[in-house]
Amino acid sequence: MTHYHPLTELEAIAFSRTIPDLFQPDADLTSREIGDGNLNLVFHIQDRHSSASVILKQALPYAKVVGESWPLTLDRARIESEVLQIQGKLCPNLVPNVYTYVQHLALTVMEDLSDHVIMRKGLMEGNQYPLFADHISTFLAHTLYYTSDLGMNQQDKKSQVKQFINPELCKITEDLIFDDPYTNSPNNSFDEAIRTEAEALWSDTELHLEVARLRHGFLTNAQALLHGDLHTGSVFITSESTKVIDPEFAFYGPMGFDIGAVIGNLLLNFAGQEGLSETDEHRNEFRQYLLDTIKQVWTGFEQKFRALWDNHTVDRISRTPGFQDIYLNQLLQDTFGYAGCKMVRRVVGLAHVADIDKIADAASKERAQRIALTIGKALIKHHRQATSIDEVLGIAKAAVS
Ligand code: SR1
Ligand code: MG
Repeated sequence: MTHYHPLTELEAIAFSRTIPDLFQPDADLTSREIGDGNLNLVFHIQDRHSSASVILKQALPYAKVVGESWPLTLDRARIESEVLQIQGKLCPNLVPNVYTYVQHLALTVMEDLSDHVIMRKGLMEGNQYPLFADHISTFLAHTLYYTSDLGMNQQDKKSQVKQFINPELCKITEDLIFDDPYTNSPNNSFDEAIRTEAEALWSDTELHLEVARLRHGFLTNAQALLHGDLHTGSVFITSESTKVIDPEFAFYGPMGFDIGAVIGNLLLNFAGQEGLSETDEHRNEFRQYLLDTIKQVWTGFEQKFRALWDNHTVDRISRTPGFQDIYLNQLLQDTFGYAGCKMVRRVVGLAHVADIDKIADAASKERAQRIALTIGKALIKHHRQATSIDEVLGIAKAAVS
């Protein structure tokens, strides 16, 4: 196995036997390819007779969701494994352990988290995760603060910007999130039932102006090392534990893009409750849980980020009274805007979310799509006026009242 090729399950098993200190020589190994994302192969390797197991994640040289006609760099596997190791140092227990990275196979060998579930699936099943807001706000505050000019040596940061230039994956985001939904692009995909709403996005110049600002921020604001794709499908969760996975879209960008991804995806589930909840009572209760979580994510992030700034900043002049408040308010506004962009793209763009797409009843699905678009557009249009996270909650409630 000296040159790159996609592994077969037998090869994945054979490779796993070579990982030091993992399996006994006589282990009876099975492999299941469990990759359900848009881009990669994921092998779950398990010993039938012990609890030993491992995950092998291999990048494919194209986007699996589209096919071989969309080539994609294998370097994203290096980026993912290196970022996981940085995040693991900054937030022990909030990302999977990386055991090794095999460059020529674009293969990351990591901790098996199959006692966790993908958060999107858990939310769709109606589960609540009371520790999530605390965990994810710690992840956001620590990874964003300590990789920014506030929390690390500014020359070292510039080297890290270079290490994580990720042009091909950024281009996917620039197109799929910040361009295609706002024009008649062949990449778009939406139900005929909402064609009028989708086409209205193409001519809404007030919306385009705000999206252009947000896109420009994404392109130019190398503020911190982002996860880059922090939706609820990138979170493995149990009632006690949260693990952030899949940072292959990582690069230096605006912090609000990661915070907005979390909030936008909770709001997509909020919209999806139109079909996911069976009773009005459950729908109202679950939506309130989601809104409470959104508020706790932001307030937890803000409190932890301010504490890191107060106690650890490496930058003398950033301690000037008033600057921290200006910075945090800009972050809040970016968070609103990026959350909105994340919502709109998941309704009319190339890649959707199961929270809405899996709704069987056509009328409920259409209502969920309209709610998501209403919230997304309002967040984008309002983002530069935002002063409090409560305004997100108000926008969401107005969309379902
Ligand atoms: C072609 S990749 C489509 C989407 O999947 C990933 O999870 C990212 O969100 C990307 O935009
Ligand atoms: Mg992913």
